[in-house]
Amino acid sequence: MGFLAGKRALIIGIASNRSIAWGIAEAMKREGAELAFTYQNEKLRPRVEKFAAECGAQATLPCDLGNDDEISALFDTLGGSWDGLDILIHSAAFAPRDELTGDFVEVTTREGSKTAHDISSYSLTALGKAARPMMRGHSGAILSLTYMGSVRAMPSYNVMGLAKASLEANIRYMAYALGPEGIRVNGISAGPIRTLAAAGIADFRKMLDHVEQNAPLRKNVSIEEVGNAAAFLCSDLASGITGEITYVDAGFNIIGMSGYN
Ligand code: NAD
Ligand code: 0WE
Repeated sequence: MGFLAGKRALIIGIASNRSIAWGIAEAMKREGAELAFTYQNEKLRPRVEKFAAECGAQATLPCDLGNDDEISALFDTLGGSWDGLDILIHSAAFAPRDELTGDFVEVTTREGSKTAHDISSYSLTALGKAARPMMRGHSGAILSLTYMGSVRAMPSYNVMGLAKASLEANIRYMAYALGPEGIRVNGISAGPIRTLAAAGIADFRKMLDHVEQNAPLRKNVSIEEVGNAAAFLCSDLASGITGEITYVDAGFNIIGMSGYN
């Protein structure tokens, strides 16, 4: 029997078979969880429905994270078929594309900052608010995805770095608020992975090569590796862990200087 047997998981952020959320879905399915998915918009709906059919997901529901009505409708509908929720995965982020390149101070705008923080950080609080009644008494687990650009300055990540710093603080404040109800809240800081969110990012190939050459494990991570860590963190095996950011990055974040190789 898998270590997530009997658990019900809602997964937000599947856009393709390369999505980190899809790696998480596959690992959770394998460990025995029942799944439900959301899609951002009508364009993504048929794709997400196909993935849902592939892994016997219970429901495929709309949810634009920028829209409070859709968030509340999501949990109303889900509450109709599930009497409780054990696991919530938040695997989505957005900033205007033209702010993810160039000189941070030059390209960052008030409007872009608002959008990035709203979709990439506040949406986790909004989901926590809406999911809370269904998660109470279920030793619930909430997990979000972050990136090292939150704690280190680097080219191009720009306003997303600020939004991820906010997301990581959000994870700690949510862990603090929801802990007394037995709900754990954690983050995975993944190394760079070629997904749709990485498509068209200038020099992404160079970033992957740099990690492969310099990370302690001398490789990039896969969505399967992130999925396995996510399944663990959302399982009762991790019952003592909350408010934590776990790096799944082949060790890249711990190096102080690359090797002379
Ligand atoms: P992806 O493109 O497969 O997934 C991003 C998802 O965000 C998509 O499903 C998209 O529909 C969703 N999304 C964006 N705006 C939304 C909105 N307004 N409402 C609802 N959904 C919305 O890319 P991914 O790399 O799997 O990204 C998932 C998460 O992982 C993101 O938080 C990203 O920051 C994080 N992350 C990615 C990497 C990487 O290198 N790919 C590394 C570390 C962390
Ligand atoms: O968090 C991310 C990317 C999130 C993202 C991606 C896009 C592309 C399409 C947010 N908003 C948008 N907006 C779009 O219009 N990652 C961790 C992947 C990523 O993106 C980078 C990276 C890495 C790594 C951008 C610059 C530098 C490094």
